[in-house]
Amino acid sequence: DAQTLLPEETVVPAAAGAMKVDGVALTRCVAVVPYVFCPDAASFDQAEEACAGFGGQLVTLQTQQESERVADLAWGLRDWPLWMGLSDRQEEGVWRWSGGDPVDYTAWKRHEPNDYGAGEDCGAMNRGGPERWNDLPCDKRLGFVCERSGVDLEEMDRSSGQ
Ligand code: GN1
Ligand code: CA
Repeated sequence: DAQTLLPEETVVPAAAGAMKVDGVALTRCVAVVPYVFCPDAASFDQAEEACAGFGGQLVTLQTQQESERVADLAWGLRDWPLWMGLSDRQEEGVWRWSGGDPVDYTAWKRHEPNDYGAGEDCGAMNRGGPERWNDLPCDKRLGFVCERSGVDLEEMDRSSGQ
């Protein structure tokens, strides 16, 4: 049943409804531990703020395995680009994860990142398909993916007897 598939922690707390980031709807966010997928539009900064409210930050994708998993989950929920925690705002052309982890793996779409037009310093996944990262203007409003810190999957498996 749903309870078995989704331990309590996977449900975004009702607090999500009350949690406020001006102009951003958070009521449709869906949690798949340790990630939270939010389909409604937010700028990169608003998305970071919302993720902080969930006790996390915009997602860091450090390995191909994690990137593919998150991209596939996200694409299954909404076939549209979503913010992840990658930007080169600090230094043009130097991409950094919001959490400071090294950028060891990337999945840029062909010809990206290209800092198109007036400039594009924030990273989104799933442009036209799973992964396929693209840089976009940070004030563009997209859905986003958070990663909650302090969620220990192995511990959850142990405590549920698996
Ligand atoms: C361009 O053409 P379109 O919309 O698929 C651009 C992207 C920009 C995007 C901004 C090949 O994509 O890099 O991020 O506009 N692609 C190319 O809307 O120039
Ligand atoms: Ca681009």
